[in-house]
Amino acid sequence: MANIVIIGTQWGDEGKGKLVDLLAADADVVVRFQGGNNAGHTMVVDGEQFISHLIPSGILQKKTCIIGNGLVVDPEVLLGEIDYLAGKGISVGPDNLMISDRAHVIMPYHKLVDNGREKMKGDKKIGTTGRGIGPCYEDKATRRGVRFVDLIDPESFQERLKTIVPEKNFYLDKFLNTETVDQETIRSQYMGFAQRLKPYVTNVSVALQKACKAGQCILFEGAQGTHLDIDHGTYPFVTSSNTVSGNACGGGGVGPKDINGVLGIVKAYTTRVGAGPFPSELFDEIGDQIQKSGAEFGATTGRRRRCGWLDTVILNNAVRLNGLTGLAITKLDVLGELDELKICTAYSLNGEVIDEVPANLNHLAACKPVYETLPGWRQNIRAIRRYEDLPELARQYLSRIEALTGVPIQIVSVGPGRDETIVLN
Ligand code: 2SA
Ligand code: GDP
Ligand code: MG
Repeated sequence: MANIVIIGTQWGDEGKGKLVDLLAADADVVVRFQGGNNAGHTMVVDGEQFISHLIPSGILQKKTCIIGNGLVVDPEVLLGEIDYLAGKGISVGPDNLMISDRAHVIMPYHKLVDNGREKMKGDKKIGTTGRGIGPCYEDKATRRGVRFVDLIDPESFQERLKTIVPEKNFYLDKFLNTETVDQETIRSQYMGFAQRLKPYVTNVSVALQKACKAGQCILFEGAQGTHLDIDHGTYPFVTSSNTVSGNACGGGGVGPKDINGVLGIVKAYTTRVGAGPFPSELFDEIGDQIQKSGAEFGATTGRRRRCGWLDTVILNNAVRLNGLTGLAITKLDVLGELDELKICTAYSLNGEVIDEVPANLNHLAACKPVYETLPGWRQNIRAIRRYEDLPELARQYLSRIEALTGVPIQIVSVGPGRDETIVLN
């Protein structure tokens, strides 16, 4: 198997965790390259559910897991996740988990700023996960961040806190009118985290280069989705990192020649959690039915996900931005109760038909979907394991996605379980 980047093509929660877990069986190393514990990646193995927020989804397949430099990591959450996995009989240690010395550390004030700002924005809020992701990336960009290399060096950590905390407290108190933080409390708490995490911290770029040279197979696990990308997404209703495939290099510490393919994960319909425009969103009982059958609740915050029809304007944007070489269609089973299905193939904007995502959000919000309608197959397909055994109308829906995107479908997922999968030849 080659080195593959696994990317969400929509607004996240396409089923990346399931696919990474599945494909990790034939890989040696799995790398997260952006985001933090805003992600919630679900794996279901033998009926047991696991949700990972930071540790790559290759952990259940006992592969080497890497947290790249592009992440923002809450050390308390990471330690909680290591303990959670240990409680489920999966041991995580420095032999199977590495953390980049250059990854940034989420601090208590990042969470206070994230939540304080959302509160201040009222009905204009982004709908963040409240995990401190944006403020941590903001500090990275303005060179006020704390990296793992600083966390594990008590002197350097103390020095960083001395300059940062007074400024944060001024902002928290005077601008956000919220609680402040105590430098010494943070120091002693974070020194405890550092003690446990120090053995995991290393230069992961060097480790990845060794893996490449040894001919090992690497999976790069994207988080969130293409349309939450800070540059290419529906800004400002986005996350604070580059979620597109190109960032597997920047956030993992490898060069483009080490990437051989990009698998786009496509939910058979569309969902979005948080605020922001969503042209094919459904506000009727069909939307409610999809939400219910698909159990569409956030895997991190438990928020209800907004649901709508598949949108190939969105998909084709992802095809171009990520250089997709294959598609995995997930949650096809969820559509099995519907009489007919719609696919949004273009937008109508002020009487003009367009097939691009406008950068101007007022324009995107004004876009009316142009739909084509296909008949539903009205059948439970969860037990099907061969493409040719799918109902003809389900195959017709899949063929239409291939025709509209020009990218071959390689995998079809018909249930949350690892085995509930059809791999195409
Ligand atoms: P943030 O917290 O700063 O990254 O939020 C900014 C926007 O990014 C969205 N976002 C997500 N969208 C879908 N799934 C995500 N992970 C969780 C999941 C979400 C959850 O797996 O379900 O549990 O709520 C995720 N993470 C961030 C977020 O909704 C904002 O729109
Ligand atoms: P991720 O963030 O892309 O990893 O996706 P999430 O884990 O946040 O959300 C996907 C949800 O759909 C999880 O609850 C999965 O267990 C579930 N899931 C994944 N693939 C399928 C599928 O083919 N059918 C059904 N019914 N559920 C699926
Ligand atoms: Mg998710």
